[in-house]
Amino acid sequence: MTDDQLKLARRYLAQAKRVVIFTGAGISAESGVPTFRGSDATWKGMPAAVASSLGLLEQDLTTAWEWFDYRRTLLKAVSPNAAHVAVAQAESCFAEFLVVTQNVDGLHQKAGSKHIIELHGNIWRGRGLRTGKRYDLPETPLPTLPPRGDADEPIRPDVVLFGEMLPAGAFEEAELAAMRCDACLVIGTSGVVYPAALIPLAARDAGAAVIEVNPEATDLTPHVTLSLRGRAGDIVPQLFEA
Ligand code: BV8
Repeated sequence: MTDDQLKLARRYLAQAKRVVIFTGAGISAESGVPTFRGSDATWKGMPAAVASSLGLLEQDLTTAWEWFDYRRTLLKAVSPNAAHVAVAQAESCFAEFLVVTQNVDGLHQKAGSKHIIELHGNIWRGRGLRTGKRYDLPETPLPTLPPRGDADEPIRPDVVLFGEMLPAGAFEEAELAAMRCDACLVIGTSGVVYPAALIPLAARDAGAAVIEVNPEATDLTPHVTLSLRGRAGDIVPQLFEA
């Protein structure tokens, strides 16, 4: 990232009243959370997208839970990093500020962010397979897999699996906010998962300044206003310094 790029990004944010922050696994990388497409994105020889698929859950709920409880155990030991904290602290500086995350790790909440849409759910919650009732599942490792709820009903992770629709209303609310925002900050996502990747494009189509933060170019890079090369933990705090 050059100084000129930093100045320009800061100006876009300083002029903005309504801001959307769109995040992916990369914002949690510096907290020690493996990304989906990083080198360590397989489990028991299975690509993460297979371990996180509706197909596996329907075939073998226990194995699906072993994958998610393995990640929960990892996540238990990590904390939000400087990028999560900078986003949380910036919230009160704008008339409208919304975090739209693809992450299920809960680190934005842990950093203090209040207005969040979790497009792909949350790994610390479960949902009754029969009733759809939601359960908070803070402890890990879980004593039994699959965990059980009222009337002993099996519980599944309250996350959106590949091949599943997003939670009702979540995408629509995020898309509306993107279409109304003045600036959209895209942090740590490869932009290959749909329909989530449509959110920054909706902001761009509505005339917002779309600013990408990523050490590498992504599928979104050709479509953004400004692409800043570097790590979220280094760049994001500088963007909101002013
Ligand atoms: C659906 C929860 C309707 C579970 C997740 C259109 C075209 C092609 C495919 C499709 C399409 N429409 C639908 C599909 C299928 C599929 C899809 O998109 N497949 C992709 C892979 C091609 N989409 C779906 O299945 C969606 N549902 O469409 O339903 C339907 C139903 C039936 C049939 C058809 C349609 C549901 C998708 C949601 C799946 N659940 N998560 C879990 O977490 O286990 S997605 C999961 O993967 C994450 O939540 C996240 O969204 C995604 C990973 O992407 P990123 O977060 O971007 O992470 P990634 O590792 O890829 O990249 C990290 C980036 O960070 C990199 O760019 C790296 O350079 C950068 N980085 C690294 N370090 C840093 C950094 N950046 C900054 N700082 C650093 N330090």
